[in-house]
Amino acid sequence: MQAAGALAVLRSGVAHGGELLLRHSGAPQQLATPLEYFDRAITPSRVFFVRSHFGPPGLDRTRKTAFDGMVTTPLTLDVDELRKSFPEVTVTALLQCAGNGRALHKPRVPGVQWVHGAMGQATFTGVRLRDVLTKAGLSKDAQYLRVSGADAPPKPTVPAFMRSLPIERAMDPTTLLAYRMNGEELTLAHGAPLRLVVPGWAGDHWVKWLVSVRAEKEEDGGFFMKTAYRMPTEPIEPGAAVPPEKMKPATTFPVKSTIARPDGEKRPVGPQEVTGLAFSGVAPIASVEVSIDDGKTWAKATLEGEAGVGRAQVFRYRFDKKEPGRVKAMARAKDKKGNLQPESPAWNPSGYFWNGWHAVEWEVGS
Ligand SMILES: Nc1nc2c(c(=O)[nH]1)N[C@H]1C(S)=C(S)[C@@H](COP(=O)(O)O)O[C@H]1N2
Ligand SMILES: [Mo]
Repeated sequence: MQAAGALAVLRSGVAHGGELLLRHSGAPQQLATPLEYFDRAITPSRVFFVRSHFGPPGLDRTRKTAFDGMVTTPLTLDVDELRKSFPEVTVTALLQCAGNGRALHKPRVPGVQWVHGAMGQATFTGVRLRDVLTKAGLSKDAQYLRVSGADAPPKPTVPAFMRSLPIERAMDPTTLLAYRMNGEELTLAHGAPLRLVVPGWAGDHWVKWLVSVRAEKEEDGGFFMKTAYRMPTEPIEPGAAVPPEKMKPATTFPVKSTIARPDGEKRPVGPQEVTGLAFSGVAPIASVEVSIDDGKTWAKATLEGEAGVGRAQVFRYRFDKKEPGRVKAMARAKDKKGNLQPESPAWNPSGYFWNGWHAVEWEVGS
């Protein structure tokens, strides 16, 4: 079941029109996608999760983004100028918050108590960041891009959201400056007019409402790089404190599968189908296995769609249930680098990257 404790179901219009999102907090809105939508490759925009630290700035489709710092020719461009100057590309990628699944870590970790719904897959259309950086004449000495948006913290003592993206990742051909999502103009909730798309990397790198991309020598020294979004460099005891020098920025998300359905429903005796999404930020998916006997045996699910790093594929497993009774199904995925989804993942102080086996139960009646 998706609904845990404080989750309230919200009939939207509040976020961006349409359907049911699960509300984790109201101001700023943190909205989760209901599990049942993970039975297809593309998560509809109207139910796509929303996460931001301070909430959106005003909508300004003519807002310009400055590309400056260690470049020979600083550029300041809006969406129209970007699309006129560079080839347009579309990528399909899974956007997942580092904190997705935080509620499932034990011991409990403070922060938004996301269960499964802080993720979604969409097509993102825009221009390659590397094309713009090349035109700006990026210096060979630049190591990071300091990326920030137009959203402001509630008071001046609170640091503004930002990310330092390593140049190597910025120059990857899948890293986009996107202005369209699922074939439509990007909405304000998802970063309009322009956001970063970093397939395979956790959602925090996908900076929304872009205003500034600055090439620098060093990683930013402030709160968002040096305190937030960091993972232990080696395994630690659950609940233990980790010294800062044993933490590094959280980047790629690990291999995971999430079951969309059935979940808590009643089904007739006969053919049953378990469906969900599988993905890894490190390598394409190699296989998904499903167990209906509490992990004693596992059977291969079928995979649909194109495989890719940071790209979710739909999996399906069919079996026959001849007698009425309760069924529990679990899924586990493996990626092409041989990484296996763990039964229960390593605890970490911020509750990131939970990727344990997902189990669902349902009733088969006569
Ligand atoms: N400018 C800005 N960009 C941001 C954020 C933010 O607070 N401000 N939140 C980040 C985080 S933590 C996530 S998980 C994703 C969520 O993207 P979505 O709301 O489109 O799903 O946006 C990222 N980009
Ligand atoms: Mo996030």
